[in-house]
Amino acid sequence: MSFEAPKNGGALARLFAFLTAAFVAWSAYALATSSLPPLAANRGRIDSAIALNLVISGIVFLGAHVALLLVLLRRPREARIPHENARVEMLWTALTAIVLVALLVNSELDSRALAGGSTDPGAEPPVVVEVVAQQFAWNFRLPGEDGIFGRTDPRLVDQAELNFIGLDRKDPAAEDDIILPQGLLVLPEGREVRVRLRSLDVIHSFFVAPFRVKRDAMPGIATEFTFTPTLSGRFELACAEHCGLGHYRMRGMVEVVPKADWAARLKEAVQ
Ligand SMILES: [Cu+2]
Repeated sequence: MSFEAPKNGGALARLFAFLTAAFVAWSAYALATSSLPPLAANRGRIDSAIALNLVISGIVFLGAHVALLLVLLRRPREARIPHENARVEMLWTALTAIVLVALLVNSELDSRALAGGSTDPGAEPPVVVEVVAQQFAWNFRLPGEDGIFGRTDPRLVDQAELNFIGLDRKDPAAEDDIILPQGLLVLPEGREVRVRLRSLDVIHSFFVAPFRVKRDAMPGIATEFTFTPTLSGRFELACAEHCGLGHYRMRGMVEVVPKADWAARLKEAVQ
């Protein structure tokens, strides 16, 4: 049995061109009609990084398809593929490397800028909040007026006593700690927030899309990151790591209120 080459290579090329055009049109439509949730924190760099990656991969996608199309149109019958062309191979390897390295450097600069927090000497001190993930809920704690978190010990965790994070109530620093109700975090608008993220059991992930924040919570490690909410409102917090059978209900709410209302809203939430 012999395979017959298509009589008309041009038809194949036209089909290919049509499919490429349809895909490009669909991508453009999807890009134009769907978008990220409106930005509600000082992390616009994430959006620019996503846009940059999309544009560059879009150009590469189009370029590769146009090149393929040209080959199809020019050589409709016979497959005269050159076996080696060191120049071309060097060129595309170098170009790919340059683009990828540039993207990597750019994302490294972004993550450094985002990790650094505010450098404004006149800025108010950040709001420090401890976020403790557990199967399947979020716990939030503020250090209170003394600015010091009370001691915690995993052996003191007691679900019945509602001591989810194992706070040592005998520690004087623990006295004024503010423990928010599970699943509700209240933050002031326009002030830097420094999150200290922990997990009591497995790996969870703190994900608030409007803040462009997604961080893994690792058992045994406390990680820190900062962001500044720039809009008042209620924003959904989801666990972005499949952490067990109850993962789907590991949902929380971040409520951002104007600075002046923050203390009152905190008090109300704790009651
Ligand atoms: Cu989880």
